[in-house]
Amino acid sequence: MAAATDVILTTCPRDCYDACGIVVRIADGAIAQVRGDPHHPVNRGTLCVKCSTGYNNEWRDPAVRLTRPLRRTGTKGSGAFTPISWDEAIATVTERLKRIEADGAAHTVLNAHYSGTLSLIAYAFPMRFFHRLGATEVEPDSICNLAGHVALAYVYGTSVDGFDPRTVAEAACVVVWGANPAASGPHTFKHWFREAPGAKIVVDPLRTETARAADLHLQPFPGSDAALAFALLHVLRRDGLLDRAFIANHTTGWDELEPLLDGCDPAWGAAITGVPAALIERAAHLYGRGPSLLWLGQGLQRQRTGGNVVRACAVLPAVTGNLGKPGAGLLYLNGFAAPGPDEGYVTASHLSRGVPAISHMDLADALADPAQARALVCWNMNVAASAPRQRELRAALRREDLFTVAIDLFQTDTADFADVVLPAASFLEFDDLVTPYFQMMLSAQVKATEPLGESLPNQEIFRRLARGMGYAEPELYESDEEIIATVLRAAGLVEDFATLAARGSVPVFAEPRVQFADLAFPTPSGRIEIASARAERDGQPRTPLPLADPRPAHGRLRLLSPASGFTMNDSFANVAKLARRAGPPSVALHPADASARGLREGDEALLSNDAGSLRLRVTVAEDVPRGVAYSAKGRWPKREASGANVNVLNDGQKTDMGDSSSVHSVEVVVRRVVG
Ligand SMILES: Nc1nc2c(c(=O)[nH]1)N[C@H]1C(S)=C(S)[C@@H](COP(=O)(O)OP(=O)(O)OC[C@H]3O[C@@H](n4cnc5c(=O)[nH]c(N)nc54)[C@H](O)[C@@H]3O)O[C@H]1N2
Ligand SMILES: Nc1nc2c(c(=O)[nH]1)N[C@H]1C(S)=C(S)[C@@H](COP(=O)(O)OP(=O)(O)OC[C@H]3O[C@@H](n4cnc5c(=O)[nH]c(N)nc54)[C@H](O)[C@@H]3O)O[C@H]1N2
Ligand code: SF4
Ligand SMILES: [Mo]
Repeated sequence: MAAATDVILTTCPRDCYDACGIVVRIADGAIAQVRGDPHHPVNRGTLCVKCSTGYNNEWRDPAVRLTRPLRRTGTKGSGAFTPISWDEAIATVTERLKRIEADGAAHTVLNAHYSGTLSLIAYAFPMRFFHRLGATEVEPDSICNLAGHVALAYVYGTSVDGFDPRTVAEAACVVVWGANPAASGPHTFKHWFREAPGAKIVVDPLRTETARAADLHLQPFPGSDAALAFALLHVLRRDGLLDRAFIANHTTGWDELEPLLDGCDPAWGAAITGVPAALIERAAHLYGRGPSLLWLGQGLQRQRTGGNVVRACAVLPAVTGNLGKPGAGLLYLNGFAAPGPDEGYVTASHLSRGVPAISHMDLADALADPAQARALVCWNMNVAASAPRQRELRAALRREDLFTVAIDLFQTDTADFADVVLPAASFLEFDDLVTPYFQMMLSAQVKATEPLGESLPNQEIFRRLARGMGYAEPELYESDEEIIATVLRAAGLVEDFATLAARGSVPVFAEPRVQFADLAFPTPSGRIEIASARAERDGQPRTPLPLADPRPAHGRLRLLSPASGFTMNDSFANVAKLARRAGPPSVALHPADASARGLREGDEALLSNDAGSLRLRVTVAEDVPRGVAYSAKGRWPKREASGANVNVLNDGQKTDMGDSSSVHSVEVVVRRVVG
């Protein structure tokens, strides 16, 4: 803790492309203000509206934060709790877990966690406890981006070694496909995308703010992107824009895919995707001439065949030689690219008992079944707001014989269903490391103040739980200082934490790094696998296919519920000023779809399907294409008049790869509410 100074540099650890630099001003030993670091290359002095509001209000407000452990006194979901001591809380939780363990049923403890904070230790260290216990992990990425990870691993052998965003200076063309950084990474949008010197192409069914800032906006119908990629490949081949030498030297399986292109001309592409043929041609020419960067967003793959979509898109750089040179490459997410300690060090994966994980798409069913779930520990996550099948999930969380522990900063919907609620400290209250997933940097999270009330960092909570269980493994008690020192030593970027804290962030590479500069790919063949034997063994087609998901039938609409600029997933939904600015829950419809249903701006509409129903205020907007409805994610069910959010409509259908979320493929009937 940099106690002697009155200004502390730290980093925002939210699940955000930006990972902004933060300046905390301390006066009289207390935080006076949290604001953007003017010297940070990503955010250049500002924070987004969420964090500049939340971090200066509710996140530091003891009347809003959880400050003490709580034990449930009312019925599940009622939100009636009484404060208890940490000792009593740890004893209550560990007595119950020990009983389950003694029955040989540790696998019936479900561990649901995700991205409440992405700081390294608070995100990963608790896994040491769950590995030792032998709990069942609810695979975190299965609610977000697993289809894309699986798809890219087939083609490139990795999904976390993306282009260095700084190489944008040398790119003649930048394609943002199925991401909306104007909401999901606002400084990346403002500075990286808007200031990019090359031509900008955005591929998104919605006319987002990102799309409005592009030179070319392609609006495929949701779930039709693989067909669009094939139409682009058709044009690239027809017009001599393939790099045949690169294909011959660095890829396998092009001969299997190439014949599929014959039927994929722009007219076919236009008919199947809705993107005019002329736009397909222009985009192919801009991209193919290159050098081009291709950013594949996470929204792109939340479709029933999202894995096939990402595989198809990933062929584009491979056949145009848009790899291994400055200004070229593709990005899904960037992992920590510096040489670090062994993967699995922070989670102590060697302690794992090998219990298979389950998908978030199966969580509601698992929780409803006493044979699968005797306990749920939910931390860094608010499943009652973010997970699919909200109705069934909430019913399952009411099970009297399910023992639920929620760990959070706030009394969320999930916490309302808990037997024991444990208060987590915020990122302003402990040291940690942040490894951004867009820019290649290593950043410090620096303690600026003591934890609020009796709250504790996740890692300390799990050390206490390990002690309560009577576990002996030293990994379960390793201190933050030791972990930080081990990681920094292995990374070799700075001398120690104090040095990093003084600088805020350091680049992993001094100069912009050329992605795949050695043109060696971590696939079985060492080449880019356009056709994949591994995929085939997993029951997938050998190559990506020119498919589009079927259009909705019977007057239904495809419902997209991506990121909103006012919330971070479901975080900040309880920040009063932001909630006022976000307004009532709404759905945006194309004017033709609205009028076909007798709906006008401001009307109430009922959205329904087999999963559930939800009343929303209608806005009418040309930004939404015909056949599509848009309603942003990120609201707390308990703050809504209906007691539900958009996930009550999410039926939890799995993607073709990774058993992951296909939330953007949900279909709904939209009707006018009369009276
Ligand atoms: N309809 C719809 N649903 C979606 C999506 C969508 O696009 N549409 N997107 C999905 C995606 S991509 C994701 S990643 C998930 C995210 O879903 P969640 O992970 O549930 O959402 P978050 O709001 O990121 O974080 C959850 C909680 O972590 C808490 N938290 C913050 N910091 C800490 C900490 O240090 N310790 C602890 N213990 N808790 C902390 C926050 O207060 C918050 O309540 O939602 C998914 N749900
Ligand atoms: N403010 C804010 N920032 C966030 C988040 C947040 O909730 N709020 N969430 C964080 C998290 S957890 C994640 S995973 C990322 C997600 O951020 P992004 O990667 O940007 O993904 P999404 O917001 O889900 O969706 C992005 C776009 O994909 C489009 N899309 C949906 N279906 C399709 C399709 O079939 N084809 C194409 N081409 N596009 C499609 C949507 O219309 C949307 O505009 O953002 C992170 N940043
Ligand atoms: S949520 Fe994203 S944009 Fe907002 S301050 Fe944090 S890192 Fe920056
Ligand atoms: Mo996510």
